[in-house]
Amino acid sequence: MSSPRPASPFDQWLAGDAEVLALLGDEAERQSTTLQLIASENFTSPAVLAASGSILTNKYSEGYPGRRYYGGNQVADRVEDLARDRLCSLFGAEYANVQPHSGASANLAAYQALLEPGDTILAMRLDQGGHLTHGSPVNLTSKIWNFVAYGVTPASDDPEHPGEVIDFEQVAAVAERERPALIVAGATAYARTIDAAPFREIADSVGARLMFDAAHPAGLIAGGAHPSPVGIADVVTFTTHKTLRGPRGGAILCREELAKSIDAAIFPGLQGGPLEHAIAAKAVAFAEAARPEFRTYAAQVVLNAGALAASLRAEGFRLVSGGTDNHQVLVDLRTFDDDLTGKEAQEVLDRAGITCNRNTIPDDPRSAFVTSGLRLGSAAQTTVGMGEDEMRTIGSLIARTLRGRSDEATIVGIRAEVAELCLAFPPYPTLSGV
Ligand code: DSN
Repeated sequence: MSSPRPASPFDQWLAGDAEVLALLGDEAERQSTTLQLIASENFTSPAVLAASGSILTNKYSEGYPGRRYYGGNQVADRVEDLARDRLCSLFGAEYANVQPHSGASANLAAYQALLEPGDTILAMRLDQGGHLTHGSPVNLTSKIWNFVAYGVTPASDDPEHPGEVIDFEQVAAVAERERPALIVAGATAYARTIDAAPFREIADSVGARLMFDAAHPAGLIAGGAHPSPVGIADVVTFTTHKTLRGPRGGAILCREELAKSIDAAIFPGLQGGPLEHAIAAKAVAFAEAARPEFRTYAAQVVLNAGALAASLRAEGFRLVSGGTDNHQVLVDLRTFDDDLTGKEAQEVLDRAGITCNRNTIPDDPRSAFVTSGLRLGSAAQTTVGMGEDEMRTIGSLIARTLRGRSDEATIVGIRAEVAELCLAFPPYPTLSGV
């Protein structure tokens, strides 16, 4: 289906490539008529889109400002310096590297800067909420370094203490036993606040460094809704495109004393030429995140996730850790319907226009491809202006879709309701279009 919906500030320049233009139009249609509940996604501003699509994509800038390997980098140097300065100021950090192409690159570079191959790293297990780069057996990181893991406490029926929060007794015990060179704090599927301070205490007790992977909460930290690990952890890595609402990419913050090792680990250690167009877009996003409106946004993201969580609980879903403190809601589908897998739920919700991802839950009896859970996020729909009322509506739409999943008419009806809800909250009302 081709669509007149604007997909970027530069659609008119794509008029000569009807196929790509049509595909972008279809994606614009999808993004603006369906609900985006993937916890790692967001809607950037048109200004971020414009910088991402800029002529800086033409430039090779291997190296760093003032120390490039090719000529013609006078402007690229200023762009990258601006991004670094804005990022340091946003987080109160001593040093920033804005070149990582992704969070995975940022993590690999941080390990490379801080460790020797074969060193031991203590990080969260993937099936308890950790990331692939936290030592999953299928990831390169586990082939270079020796990972040992911590997880979450067991689930409990006590509503006051539902469990499934980081097990700090386990973190301390494994650290004491394994004497890791590095402890990694941070998760990819975890709905609670992660405080760097107890990790620091444990790291100090065994002489380990501390890295904080803030990929998910970076925007909540920048917006003052979550505690900052900057100044506590030795290195903070994150992606720029999740709650921080910038272009797809990564960044690293560290103390001045680690700056040289971090820089060398990214280039020439891991990457070639930086993506200066993405770095310009990061600079735009960092300035946006420093505005007072972003603090309001970050607070609303947390309120919205809370409202979504409450409505799902009322519909009979069990939530991992009992609720949320951040932008994520992790749903255990088994209390709602023991036969319903995460995979089937994701697929039927997709047909109803509700976009999310299946996710393992702690101690999931099903495989990572099938799963017993769903991960939902409030960051993107909060950007377009949805509030707690809309989140409650979304909770009810999810429950109705999953209850009525074998009835095609129900799914078609909900798809229409979703489109109507989205129509009132367009992600890009100011783009001029083709
Ligand atoms: N894939 C990202 C996420 O969805 O959380 C992490 O890399």
